[in-house]
Amino acid sequence: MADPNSNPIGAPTPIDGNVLAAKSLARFGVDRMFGVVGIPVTSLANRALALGVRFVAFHNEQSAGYAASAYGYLTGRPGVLLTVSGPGCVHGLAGLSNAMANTWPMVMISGSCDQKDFGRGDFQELDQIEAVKPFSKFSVKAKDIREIPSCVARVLDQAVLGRPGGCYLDIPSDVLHQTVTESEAESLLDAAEKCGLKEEIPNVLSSQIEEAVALLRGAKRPLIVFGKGAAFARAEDELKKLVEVSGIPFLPTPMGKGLLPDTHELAATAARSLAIGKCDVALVIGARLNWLLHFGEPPKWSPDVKFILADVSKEEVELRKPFLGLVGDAKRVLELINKQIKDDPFCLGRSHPWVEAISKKTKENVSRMEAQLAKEVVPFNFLTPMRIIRDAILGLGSPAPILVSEGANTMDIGRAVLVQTEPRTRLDAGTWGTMGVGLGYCIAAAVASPDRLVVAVEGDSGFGFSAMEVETLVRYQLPVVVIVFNNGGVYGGDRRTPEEIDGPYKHDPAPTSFVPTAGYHTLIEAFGGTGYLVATPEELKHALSESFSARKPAVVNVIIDPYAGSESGRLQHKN
Ligand SMILES: Cc1ncc(C[n+]2csc(CCOP(=O)(O)OP(=O)(O)O)c2C)c(N)n1
Ligand SMILES: *[C@@H]1O[C@H](CO)[C@@H](O)[C@H](O)[C@H]1NC(C)=O
Ligand SMILES: [Mg+2]
Repeated sequence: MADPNSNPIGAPTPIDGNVLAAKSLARFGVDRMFGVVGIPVTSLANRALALGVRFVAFHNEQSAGYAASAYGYLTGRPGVLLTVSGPGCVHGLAGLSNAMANTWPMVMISGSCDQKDFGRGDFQELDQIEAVKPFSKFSVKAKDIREIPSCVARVLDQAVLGRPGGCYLDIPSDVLHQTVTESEAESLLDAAEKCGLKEEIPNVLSSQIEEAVALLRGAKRPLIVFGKGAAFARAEDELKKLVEVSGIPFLPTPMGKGLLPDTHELAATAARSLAIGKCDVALVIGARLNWLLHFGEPPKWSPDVKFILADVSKEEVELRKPFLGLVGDAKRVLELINKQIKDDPFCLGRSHPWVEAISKKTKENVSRMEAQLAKEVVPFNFLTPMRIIRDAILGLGSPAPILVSEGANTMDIGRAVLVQTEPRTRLDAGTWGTMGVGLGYCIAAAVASPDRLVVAVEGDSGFGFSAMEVETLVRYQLPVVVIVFNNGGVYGGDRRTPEEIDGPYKHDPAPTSFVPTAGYHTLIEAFGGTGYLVATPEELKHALSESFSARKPAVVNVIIDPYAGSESGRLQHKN
């Protein structure tokens, strides 16, 4: 009997929705995908892999989604997450929402239930288009196999268009099983390629650039603030030029760190309070005036500060009502500003009172910090191990490792101590302060930048959210060293007052507590990776030197005094 799936010679080869989706991804430039497989997307993952799209398989869509979002940020092209229907899609929302919060380009593709069975309790049934609405800038369902190529092209375009963000593509299982002929598939792909969207770069008026430069030139205490939007726009060369030509001090947001080296003499990071409190004109570029920048309001900022806000999003500029708004790509706006300055240069110079004041405050803060860092505190506080980690990272030189960081005390103290010297080498909890991003970010960073080591510095709580992904590190043999600051809990030890401890469950552990001195290093050993348990400077130095040169998956479990930090880290006023 003839195999019903085989084709007589000469008959057109049918292609199903899985193959067509995989072909579309490969054709439209997707080279990596993150996700968790199952019904109905396993074949899609395998087909994509066979076409050269690396599929990185995770344990949980949350981590895979975080990875996709960070991959989008690091590469400038949308990171793609693949999930199953229903619960897979719901877990993926974590990544999609994080992409939205951080304005990173990402595409989530989920299989969904059979269209004819929707509404009567089909397997993993969910109105996924409705579910993703609050978290995506664009979403679309391919209702027929013939729509797949154009839908894939559109979500990929939309994710990077204007302000980047998360987009969603829904492919029902019946659509994944429909077929078209190979030649029809090729013409659908050709057609989808042709109708690609054009990036509309808003035009900054030359009068606005002139005004911006006049404001900076006339300022007594100018400041340049930049964030991950400028990093995404790859504006580092233009920023460097502006800072060096004008002599204006600069302040990066946490993920803007490294766009210019933290060690630059005009870096105002260690004089942050003075810089934002006293500046009279602030050029804010690729950074939002949100909570991280105290909304640009007093008392942290001077009530008379004039903001020049450059942002790719018109809505963002309208929301903040700056003194001068420049809607445009950060790199392009800086190019225009630099060009304008070139015609009539000005430079503050080292002896300018503002530059001197910032430099003096910086030196005071740095020497105070260095004095604390120089102490060898055992049992470990946060500073002693952080200094050892900083020095080990600096010892690696260039290319600098990508640093991933999350936690409260661990992240805040790490941000102040660890030194960023290269652009886009810092990934942290971000705009939402999301815990659980760490392992996904590590995997994305390792996949995006194979030449760089990845070093994560995480609180034990932050680590625990996605700790199972250490198996993913081992499975793909990624050069990632995860350093866990193990202080036995969220913020550390039990800080409750006696009244707070009362009640029928007073013998339960505190809501902030985990098992003390948990053996996190043994988790990775369970999968064949390398674990280190360290409690002294010598042990930590050894673990770092060995794991950094091995460039193999490792977890360094650093035992920290549970009472060394503070509750809520730096954000105590919000708790
Ligand atoms: C998704 C998510 N859940 C919960 C929180 C609340 N939260 C803020 S920091 C933190 C963990 C802090 O503990 P840890 O990572 O151990 O850092 P430490 O302060 O102990 O160094 C938590 C749970 C959050 N920010 N994000
Ligand atoms: C001191 O420096 C750290 C980072 O290096 C910074 O976070 C802190 O805000 C600085 N302090 C002041 C008062 O500016
Ligand atoms: Mg902790």
